[in-house]
Amino acid sequence: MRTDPIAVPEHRRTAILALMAELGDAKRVALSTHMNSDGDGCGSEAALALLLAQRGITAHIVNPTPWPAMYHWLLTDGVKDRTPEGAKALKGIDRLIVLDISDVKRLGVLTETVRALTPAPLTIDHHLPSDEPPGTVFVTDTKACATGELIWDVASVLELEITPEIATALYTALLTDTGGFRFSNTSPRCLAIASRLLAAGVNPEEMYRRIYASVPKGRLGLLRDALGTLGTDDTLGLAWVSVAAGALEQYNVTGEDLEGIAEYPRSIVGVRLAVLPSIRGPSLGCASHCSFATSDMAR
Ligand SMILES: [Mn+2]
Repeated sequence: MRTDPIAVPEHRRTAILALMAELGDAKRVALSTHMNSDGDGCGSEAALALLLAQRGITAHIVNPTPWPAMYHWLLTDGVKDRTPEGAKALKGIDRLIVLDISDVKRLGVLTETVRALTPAPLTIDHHLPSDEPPGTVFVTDTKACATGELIWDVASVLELEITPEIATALYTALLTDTGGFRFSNTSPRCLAIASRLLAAGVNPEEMYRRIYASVPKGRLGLLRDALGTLGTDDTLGLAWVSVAAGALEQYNVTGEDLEGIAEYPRSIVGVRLAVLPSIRGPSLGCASHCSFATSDMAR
């Protein structure tokens, strides 16, 4: 028997209802996601803020690093980003919901504050579990193509309205976490949801232009230089590129513009792991500021 791909899996429905019960009569909620938030983190936050508003819950965003400029258009009326206030923006809230994170340490500068929160945060995520998850009550499933898929499920289970703004935010999450519907997490369900999002008002070409065709000129200069450093190890299936110290300043771009560069060495036939060490000084290091791209990973 074939099941309807759009139906919410039973264990997710149960988890979403448990999360809403745990939320209780909370009226002031904060949302957070990982450092250097991506399309899934930002899209999921924007969509959930708008969905919670339909339930009379006011939600604002507090991230460990600034909202990415390339997703500024997700901050529509009703999506309030209080990241610049830092941990202070977590004061006076009834509950924190952490999105797209399985390890509390990915909250960066907010980690200590979040560890001390009572009640503990709630989590909606699709990564493999970690030793120290943020919070105690979870909606989590590694089979979800993006955290945005789980936010879609929240809307379905609670029978909330998918407005064009919410559809746009969720499409951003699905599109970016699947690499433009190309990676192995592009499931039948992912595309079934994307289809519903188009029907709800998403303009796919506009989304392509905003996300993939709006790069600053300096980003291509950065890419040109990075590709000049290409190295490979065929035996290990490894490829790498590097970015010179001072390159971001030289091209007047930010760390956000490093996003996606590792996809190029990854695209070489036979390469299973690509590495982009981002260099902060004259020495090459890969301890804490590396971008990895593998052929199969939760993003
Ligand atoms: Mn994700």
